[in-house]
Amino acid sequence: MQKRRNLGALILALACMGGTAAGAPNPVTASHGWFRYLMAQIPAGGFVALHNHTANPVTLNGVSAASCGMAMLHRSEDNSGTDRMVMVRSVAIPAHGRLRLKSGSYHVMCMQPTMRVGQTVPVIFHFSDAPDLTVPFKVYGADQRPTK
Ligand SMILES: [Cu+2]
Repeated sequence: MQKRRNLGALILALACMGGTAAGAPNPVTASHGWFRYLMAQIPAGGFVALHNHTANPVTLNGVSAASCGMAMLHRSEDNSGTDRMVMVRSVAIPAHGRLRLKSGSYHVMCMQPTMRVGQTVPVIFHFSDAPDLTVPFKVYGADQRPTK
């Protein structure tokens, strides 16, 4: 009986580890996540602001999303007027700073988007120095964008 109760407590403890433990706020948070979705055949761009609340740089080194098939980190480069995108392995978020993924800069490239305008879909960010962070991304169409 005692054993069973301990097991229950252990499972509860494990279940809580996925979220934010009380008294230990997530070192990285996100705001304003959104996708610009055009059509299923065209990769969708994802944009968000990531905030590092720690006294050390945190390295973003991956992104994944079920509704993207494959998701990647990209950066847009403006080479004499021709916009070109390169894959990015990792990017640092400065201590007590933020990294904005935005049009013309770093962004999430959602390779096989299976989403609809108006939906909110989860995107998971992976860091070398912090737990994974799941961020809700609102899906906007070509002619829309967040008002903020
Ligand atoms: Cu891209």
